Amino acid sequence: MADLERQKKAHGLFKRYEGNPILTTKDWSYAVNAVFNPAAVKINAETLLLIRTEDMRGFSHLTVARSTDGLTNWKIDEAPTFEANQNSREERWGVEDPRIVWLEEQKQFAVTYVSFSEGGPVVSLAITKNFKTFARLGALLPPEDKDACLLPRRFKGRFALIHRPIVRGEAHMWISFSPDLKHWGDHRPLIMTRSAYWDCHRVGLGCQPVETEQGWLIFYHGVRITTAGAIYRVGIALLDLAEPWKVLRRSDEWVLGPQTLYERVGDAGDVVFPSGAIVRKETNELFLYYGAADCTVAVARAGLDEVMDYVMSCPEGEW
Ligand code: BMA
Repeated sequence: MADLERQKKAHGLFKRYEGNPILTTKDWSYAVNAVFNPAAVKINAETLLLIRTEDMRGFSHLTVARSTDGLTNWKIDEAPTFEANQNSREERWGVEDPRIVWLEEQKQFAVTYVSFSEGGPVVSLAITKNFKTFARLGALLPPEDKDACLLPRRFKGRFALIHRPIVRGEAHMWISFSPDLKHWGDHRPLIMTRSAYWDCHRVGLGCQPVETEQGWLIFYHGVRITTAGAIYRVGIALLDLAEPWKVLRRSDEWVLGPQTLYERVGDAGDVVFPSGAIVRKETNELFLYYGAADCTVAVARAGLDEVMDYVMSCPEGEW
C-alpha cells in the first residue's frame, strides 16, 4: 500500500508547462532540423539554456537561449554558439547533449558535452565565463561515453565526474575522480540498470546534480526497449553530499515519461530527456528542462520540498 501511495505521488510530482514546447526550430533564425536536450543554468536574473541544435546535415552544435522567467521571451543566439572543432578528430560529427555546472574554485562554468566521430562518442569538457568564448580541455575518457556532468566542487581534494560508459553493450552510470580535471581514475559504478524495470536497458545522468541539504539530487533517464522501440523516462536518485559515490535513495518508479504528442512523436518518439535543472529560489520550484522526442525543448515544474519528500520516501540502499 505504501508503495502504491508513493507511485501516485511520483505520477503527480511534475507538471508540464502549459506553453510547452518552449522552444522549437521555428524560433531559430537559421535553418535547423531539431532543437533539444538543453543544459540549463541560472545567471543572476536570467535562465540560460545551452541547446543541442541539429543542422540539416544531421550534425549538432550548441546554441544559447536566454529568458528572464525561464519559460517565455527567449533570446536565441543568431549563429551557433559552440561548434565542433574541425581540428579535433573526435568532434568531426558534431557536439551533443551538454550539461553545465558553476565551478566555484575556477569561478567559471564547466560544460561537459559529447564529441562525436567515427571513433564513437566521448565526453569532452569546455570552460567558459560568458558563454561566448570557451576554453576547450578536450576529451576526458575513452569512448563509448556520454551523459556526463562534473559536480561543482572537490571531494577529498578531487573533482568528480558522473558519466555513462558503454561496456559489453551495457549502459550504467559511473563516477570517476581527478585532481586536475584532466587525468581521471578511481572509476566506480554508481547507478546500474535494473532487470525487468522501466530502466532495464540503459541509464544515464540527466541534469546537473542539484545540491540540497539531504544530498545531491540526481535526475536520470532510464530506457526500456520494447518491440515498438525505446522508451526514455525520468527517475530520481539522491547521492550522499560528502561522499557522492554513495547512493542514498533511488526511485522505484519513473517521475516523468512520454505522454503528450510532442514527447511521443518526433525524430525519436517516446523520449523525455532531461538535461538541465534550475531551482527558482523565489518560489522554491524546480524547473526540469528536457528534450522531447529529439525535436523540441520542454519544461516541467515541481515544488522542491515535494520532490525532496518524495525522494526521501524512496527505497534506501546502494545499487
Ligand atoms: C541518446 C542520446 C540523446 C538522445 C536519446 C534519444 O542515446 O543520443 O541525444 O536524445 O538517445 O534518442
